[in-house]
Parts: sequence; structure tokens; C-alpha cells
Amino acid sequence: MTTAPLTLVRGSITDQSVDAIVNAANSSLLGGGGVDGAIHRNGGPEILAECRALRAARYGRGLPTGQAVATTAGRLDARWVIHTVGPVYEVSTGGDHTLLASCYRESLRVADELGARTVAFPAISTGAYGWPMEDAARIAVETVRNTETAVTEVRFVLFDERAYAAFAGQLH
Ligand code: AR6
Repeated sequence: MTTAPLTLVRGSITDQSVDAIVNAANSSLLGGGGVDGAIHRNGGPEILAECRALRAARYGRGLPTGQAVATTAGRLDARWVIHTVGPVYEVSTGGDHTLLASCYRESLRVADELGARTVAFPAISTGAYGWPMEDAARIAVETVRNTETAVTEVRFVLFDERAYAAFAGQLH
């Protein structure tokens, strides 16, 4: 095991051809907006069916923040979706950066369990959950750089130029 090379692309996570696509989900695992909405919309109903089964079997109270769990990727060009729940950033108190780091670490651990070699991540918590982009990019890149994995490519997929620039700034 070693650490995974990082790549950056600007675009939609749902357009990636990789072994595993990471979803910025919520604890319910039952869908939402942003990345989550796009993944369920493009991946089709099989993903939601597996999420419901996970809720029934293992996560009756929902997937805890910072943890990760895999389902099929349905019609997406990937074998798996790895759902993880980022922490919410509160303007007054900030957010728990150990939980944001945990999302990346746990997603890579699940990827290793599955045998996934290429993994696409969105900028977890930087949309509806409000985490400032520069800080989220630093945590994402530092965590992946410090996590031992058999994954051979971690691809950060950034939706807009601002997000891309924030992640690019961390690679130098
Ligand atoms: N591909 C890549 N990045 C995207 C895409 C896309 N298709 N769509 C949005 N982004 P968010 P969160 C960017 O809100 O902050 C959902 O409702 C977006 O610009 O998807 O972790 C869930 O169900 C932002 O930079 O995730 C949860 O309730 C980043 O992806 C909640 O939102 C993450 O934005 C999770 O919030």
C-alpha cells in the first residue's frame, strides 16, 4: 500500500468513468440535492433501492457523519457509489474538520475493501453543508495524501472554476 496519485478535473461527478464515485450524501441515504441529486438522477432507481436496504439492515438511524458505505452505481459509468456524509459547517462555530477528513479516509477504506482502483470525489460539504472551499480543499488534499491505500487514482471532480482553483492551489 502507498498513497494515491491525485488528479483534478472540472466537471460533473456523474460523467466520470471510474471504479467508484463518492457521493456527498446525508445521513438518511435517501437522496437530496447537489451531488446526491445528480447521482440518483443519472444512476437510476437501483441506487436508491440499495440505500433503502442498507437503512433497513444496518443503518436504521442513518449513516453517521464521517462514515462511508457502498452501493451499486446503477447506470453510472462506475461499479460502485460510495456514500459518505460530510459535516455541516456553522458560520458561528465552524465545523468538525476531523469528520470531514474522516469522509475521505473512510471512503478510501471502503474503496480498498471493494478493490476499487480509481475513485472520483466531489468537494464534500462545500455546497449545502456550507464548508468554505479553500479550507475544505486543504483538508481533502492533506487527508488523501496521508492515507495509505491501494487506490491508484484519486480524482477530485470540481464543479466550477472557484472550486477547481482552490484544489489546484493545494497541489503545489
Ligand atoms: N458534480 C461535482 N460537483 C458537484 C455537482 C456535480 N454534479 N453538483 C454540485 N457539486 P453538495 P454537501 C458541487 O451540496 O455540501 C445534498 O442535498 C457543489 O458545487 O452536493 O456535502 C445531500 O443530500 C459543491 O462544491 O454536498 C446532503 O443533504 C460540492 O459539490 C447535502 O446536500 C458539494 O455540494 C450535502 O451537502
